[in-house]
Amino acid sequence: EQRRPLIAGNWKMNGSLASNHVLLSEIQSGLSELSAAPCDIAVCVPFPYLAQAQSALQSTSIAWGAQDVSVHEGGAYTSEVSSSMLLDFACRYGIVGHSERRTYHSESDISVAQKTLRLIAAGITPIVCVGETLQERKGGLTEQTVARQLNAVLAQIDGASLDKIVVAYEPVWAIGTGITATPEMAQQVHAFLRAQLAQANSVLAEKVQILYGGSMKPDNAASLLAMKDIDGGLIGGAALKAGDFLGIVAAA
Ligand code: 3PY
Repeated sequence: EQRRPLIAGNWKMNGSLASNHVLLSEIQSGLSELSAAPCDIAVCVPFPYLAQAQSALQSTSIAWGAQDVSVHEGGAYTSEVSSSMLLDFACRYGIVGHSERRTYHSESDISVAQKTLRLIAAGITPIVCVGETLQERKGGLTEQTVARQLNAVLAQIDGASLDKIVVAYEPVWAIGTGITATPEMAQQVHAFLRAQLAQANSVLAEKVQILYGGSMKPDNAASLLAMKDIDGGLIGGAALKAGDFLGIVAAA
C-alpha cells in the first residue's frame, strides 16, 4: 500500500499574529518553488489563530487544524473548545492525546478516545498521539504502553472508521529534547502499531498514516521517512522555522 505522507506542524503554544503571518507566507512561497507537493501538509495552531490560518491558507494546498478538542459537545465547560467550533474554522485535523496534554493536564486514555470520537463525528481527522516515557522504554514497556493508548481509542471507534484517523508515535523521551529515535527503533514501534490497527480492520490498517513525532528535523527526516511504516511526521520545534519545515516536506 502506497500511503501519501503527511507532514503536520504542531506549533504548540507559540506564535503571534505577526510571526504567524511571516511563517505562513514563507511556507507558502517555499512550497510554490517545490515542483509538486510531495505530501499532505498541515499546521496545527493555537485556537486563537485558527481564523488567521483559515484565511491565510484556504486557497492553498496546506491544511490547518487544532491541537486539542473538548470531550463535550457544548455547554457549561469554561475554556473548552468544541468540535463544532473547530469545524466553523474548517479545521481538517485535530491533535489528541499529545504527551504534553497527557502529562501536564492529566489527559487519560479514555478522554483521548472520547475526543477522537468527537472529531470523527465532526468530520475532522484526529491525529492520535501515543508514546512511551523513558522509564517505560527502559522497563521494556514500550509496546504495552502504546498498545494500551491506541487500544483505548480503537475500542471506541468502529473498525470501518479506521481510515478516518491518523496515528502519531511520539516517544516522550524524544519530544523537545533534541534526541530522536533511530529509524529502526521508530519503525519497530510503527509496525507494531499497524499490527494493532490490523486487529480492528486489516484492510484499512494499511491505509492509516502513522506519523513519527519527536525532534524530527531536516537532517533526520529522510532516514525516518524511508522506513516502511513511517508515513510522515508531527513536527514540533522545526515547524516554527519555514526553512526547517520545508526541508522536512522536501524529504517526504
Ligand atoms: C516534538 O517534535 O517535539 C513534538 O512534540 C511534535 O508534536
